[in-house]
Amino acid sequence: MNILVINGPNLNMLGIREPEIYGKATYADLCAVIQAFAERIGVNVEIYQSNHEGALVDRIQAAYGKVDGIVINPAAYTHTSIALLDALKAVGIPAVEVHISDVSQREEFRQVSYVRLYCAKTICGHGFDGYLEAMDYLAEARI
Ligand code: CA2
Repeated sequence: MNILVINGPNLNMLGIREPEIYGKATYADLCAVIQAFAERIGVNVEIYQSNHEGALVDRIQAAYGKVDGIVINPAAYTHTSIALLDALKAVGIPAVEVHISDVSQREEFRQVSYVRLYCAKTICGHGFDGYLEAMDYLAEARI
């Protein structure tokens, strides 16, 4: 099974500021945790991060016919991007939305999620474990 993990803008800055919200671990730590978990459950994983909406759309489109499941943390684009929602709909790959922080307890503008309208499940506020739970869900579901 091939899983693609997609991370949106500024997630490459994890661990540098706002540790009270996102923790002290870095983006490299997140990638290492995801890779180790993928090996443990026997799936192939590719991790992609971009600060650019169009690049994220391109990566989702490139997954068509090659990837069995997508774990996506669109970061700030969660709250603004119909393009990412449409890209997920276009490829039709099962997807799970993940947020490190509990967006439901944060500012009003973080209460909107466009990709949620497509995703099979949303996991918020579980830190890095949310990514692993999402991978586990996709691997178990094998939709
Ligand atoms: O909780 C999440 O995972 C978010 O997707 C993270 C985004 C935020 O815009 C979403 O509302 C919730 C932010 C990405 C990381 O931003 C940083 C900010 C300061 C320092 C390091 C990273």
